[in-house]
Amino acid sequence: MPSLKTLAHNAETDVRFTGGHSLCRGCGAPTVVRTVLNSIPTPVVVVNATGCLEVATTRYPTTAWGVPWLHLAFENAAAAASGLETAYRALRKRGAIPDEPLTFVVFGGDGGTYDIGLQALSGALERGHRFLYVCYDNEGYMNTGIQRSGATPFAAATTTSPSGRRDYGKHQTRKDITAIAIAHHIPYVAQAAISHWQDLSDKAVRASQQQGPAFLNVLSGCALGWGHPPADTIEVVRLAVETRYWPLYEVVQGHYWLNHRPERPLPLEEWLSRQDRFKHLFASENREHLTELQALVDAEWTQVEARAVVDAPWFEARPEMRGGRV
Ligand SMILES: Cc1ncc(C[n+]2csc(CCOP(=O)(O)OP(=O)(O)O)c2C)c(N)n1
Repeated sequence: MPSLKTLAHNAETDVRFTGGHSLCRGCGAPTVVRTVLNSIPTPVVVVNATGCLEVATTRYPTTAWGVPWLHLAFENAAAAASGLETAYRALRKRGAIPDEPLTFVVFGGDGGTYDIGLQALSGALERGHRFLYVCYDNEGYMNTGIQRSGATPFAAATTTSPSGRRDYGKHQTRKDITAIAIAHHIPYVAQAAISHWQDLSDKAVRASQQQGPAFLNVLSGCALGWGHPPADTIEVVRLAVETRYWPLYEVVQGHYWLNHRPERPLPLEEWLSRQDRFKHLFASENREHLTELQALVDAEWTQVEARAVVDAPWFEARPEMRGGRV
């Protein structure tokens, strides 16, 4: 597995996604893209769903992408990748193009993945196309002004699930898209977070080596939408992992592996209190919703832990993962 230095200074992969784009300060999406693309050993073709990442990296006449890149409608990123992958396979078979490995990678936000593109994604996963779908999950439709999405957690305030005198934020629980992907019985599904870059890098490599579909759900953060200083993004995402809100795990050929077990799990409040979107939960009239959210998080962790019979063996070799600080 590559070291951070190798990842950051590989002349070949470093040009895949470059600076000069107009994503916000403290945006987690470019960290997701660079970590994933710089880790994949083969050449890549990228399909990008609509969202902050697409809008802010392709302002005419410039682009931040140094790889073949395709953008279609919001809802069909996975369908477009299916078509590309099939055409590539057919041309290779016919000898029309060189028989060289190539990885097709889709990047979509949570709005484009959990909600709008779900039908295309489900179809592509079920048909078994060989591609890697990466959801950069910032838990809301951020590009259009912080609207709630299927990924927004229970009780979080957004512009369409506001908190105030009469309300406490989103009423519904978060959709578990990772579980939905797992239910397609594909070779590889994982949850990762930008705070644990080495784990994310390892997962990108393993995902790209599969013979069929792979799905990566990466908690990426959004300083503007979550309401914290831009410099805190990595730390806030790390707290999501250390409070067990966001379990790092993977399902390889149907087998669950837990990748990180916080030694001293922090109370959820440590993560919530860093973000304005949960500020209202600390008012006495909303404490019950905070308790409710903690119960939801505990239940999800228990479920993942019960399924992952053992910790992933490749992380035994990484003691730094155990402390959480990598
Ligand atoms: C079918 C369709 N619906 C709505 C929009 C408007 N739209 C553009 S970007 C965006 C938000 C995307 O949210 P998400 O996928 O979570 O990515 P993010 O903006 O958070 O990066 C929306 C709703 C659109 N372009 N097409």
